[in-house]
Amino acid sequence: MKLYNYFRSSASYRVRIGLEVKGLSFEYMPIHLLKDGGDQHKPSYKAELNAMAQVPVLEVTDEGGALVRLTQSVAILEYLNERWPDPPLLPKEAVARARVRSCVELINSGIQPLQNLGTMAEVRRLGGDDKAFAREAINRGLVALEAEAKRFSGEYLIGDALTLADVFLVPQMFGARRFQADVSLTPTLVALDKRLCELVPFQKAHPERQPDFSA
Ligand SMILES: N[C@@H](CCC(=O)N[C@@H](CS)C(=O)NCC(=O)O)C(=O)O
Repeated sequence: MKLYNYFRSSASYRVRIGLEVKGLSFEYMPIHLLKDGGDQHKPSYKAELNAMAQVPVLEVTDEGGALVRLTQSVAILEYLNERWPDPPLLPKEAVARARVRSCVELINSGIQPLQNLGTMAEVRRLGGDDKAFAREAINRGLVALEAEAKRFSGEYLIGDALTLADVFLVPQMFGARRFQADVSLTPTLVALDKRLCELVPFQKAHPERQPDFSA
């Protein structure tokens, strides 16, 4: 398996956590998002790997032996969870499963796209303060997630088992700190994040532990 990714990308970080939780080994394929205008914008990358010019991309041999390339971290993680069901990253019970997916989407579509490189460049182009824009979007989203956590968390973000909600939470909290969002607004999430970051799969997936890390 190969993971085309970037150490600081939160969508990449999610997939690395999922791979580590499942105990799957993979080859790390670094895609530099900033150097020389960004590897993701190269025509060959867009043609062969990701037409959206984004990371991550997972290259994997499917059950029939064909080499496939998958994009979008939600789709990749759902695929990994279906193909390698242990340990499960979605609850068995339907309402709990919907709550996990709701946290996943809150982060995946409600926060992360608003702090993305492309979005921030567009805010700058329109004369706005990109960092303030991202910070505000993160604060708004995490305050909503904190409310969910207060109602539904146990040992983990939803209930008492590790799920995709936790896999998405940790990279988003990393992003929140990077953008200097106000994490004091979200004490439940801070406590969950702290506990999760002590788990070995989360440690191995951390941006600073990746081969392309640079400060
Ligand atoms: N929904 C996508 C988001 C992917 C995404 O936003 N990737 C970012 C890094 S976290 C990226 O490649 N940005 C490059 C750019 O904006 O030029 C996913 O979950 O995989």
